[in-house]
Amino acid sequence: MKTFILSLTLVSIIFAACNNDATKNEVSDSTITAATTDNVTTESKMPADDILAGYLKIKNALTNDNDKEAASTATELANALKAIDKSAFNADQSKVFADIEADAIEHAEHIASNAGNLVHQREHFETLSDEIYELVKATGAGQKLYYTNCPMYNNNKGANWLSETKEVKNPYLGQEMLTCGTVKEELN
Ligand SMILES: [Cu+2]
Repeated sequence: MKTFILSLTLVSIIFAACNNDATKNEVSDSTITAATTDNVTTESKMPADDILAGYLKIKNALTNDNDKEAASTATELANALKAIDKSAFNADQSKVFADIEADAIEHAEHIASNAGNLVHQREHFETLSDEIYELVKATGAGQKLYYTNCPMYNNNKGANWLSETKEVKNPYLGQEMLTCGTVKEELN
């Protein structure tokens, strides 16, 4: 059943990618909503679920070059980071969370306050991605995730991100070079 829902989500993402600009945002909004519903109904077992869900929404907004949605979903992530139930973490996970907590909140808040500046949102997203990766490595993802590298971002210094799709959809270069990148690692 999970695989079936995932396939449907993938199909709608592929359709979203094929749509023209006029309908793109609308379609990707409903895709994001569907993905969130999946998390709530079938994936709410891992302690960092809400954080991961918020992160992936920012990632999808940046993939679509949607600075306003990146900002609003970054507010959701900042709230999720602040509201996390730390008692659900074991000792190792608590340590990782303590290491990233303040920094991740700061990056989320900068993305939230920089609608209109995709370049700056992406700068913060880069470090945020490293932090969420560390957290998810410690807590487990509760779903398939693909740790993906874009070699070209930031004058070929490169950057990484976490995606729920194996198909590469680049949040750093967005629609300009959507499929640039390679999967480095699969997480569960
Ligand atoms: Cu900033």
